[in-house]
Amino acid sequence: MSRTVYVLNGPNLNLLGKREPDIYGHETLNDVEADCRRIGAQHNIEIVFRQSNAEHDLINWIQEAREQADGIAINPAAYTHTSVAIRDALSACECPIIEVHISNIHARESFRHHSYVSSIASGVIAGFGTQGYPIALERLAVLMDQVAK
Ligand code: CA2
Repeated sequence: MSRTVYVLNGPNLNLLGKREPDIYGHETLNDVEADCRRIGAQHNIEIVFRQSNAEHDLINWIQEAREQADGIAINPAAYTHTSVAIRDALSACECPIIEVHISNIHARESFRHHSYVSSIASGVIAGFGTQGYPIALERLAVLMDQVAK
């Protein structure tokens, strides 16, 4: 059975691997996308992989995912800590949602400790580097199997 997962990325994640490697590592967003597609292929999951610096793009893609996706992995980046609108859009989705952060947001500045998304997510991954993305997909594969049963 083929399933679709939207992997959504928020502002400045297009800079991944190009700046601040001490915090975010050396992998680029293209590398992360390739990792996601490799894991997706192993589980017969079609990956829709997107990044935007604009909040409204992310909201529109979440609404698209609500209609078309069986799971969502999202790194809302700085909008994690600010956006009620992204939380509301995710709340309207019935599929499992995994929140991903490359860095351990709880070991950083206090303004990064609160997430508007965590309490409506099935799970949260933080501090695993870019490895968090394939881990999120592995977990979504399990959760989507449970929904299908
Ligand atoms: O750790 C994460 O994945 C974050 O979601 C990344 C966000 C940050 O605002 C969150 O608190 C935690 C920032 C993404 C910016 O990514 C950059 C990557 C390379 C260079 C500069 C920024």
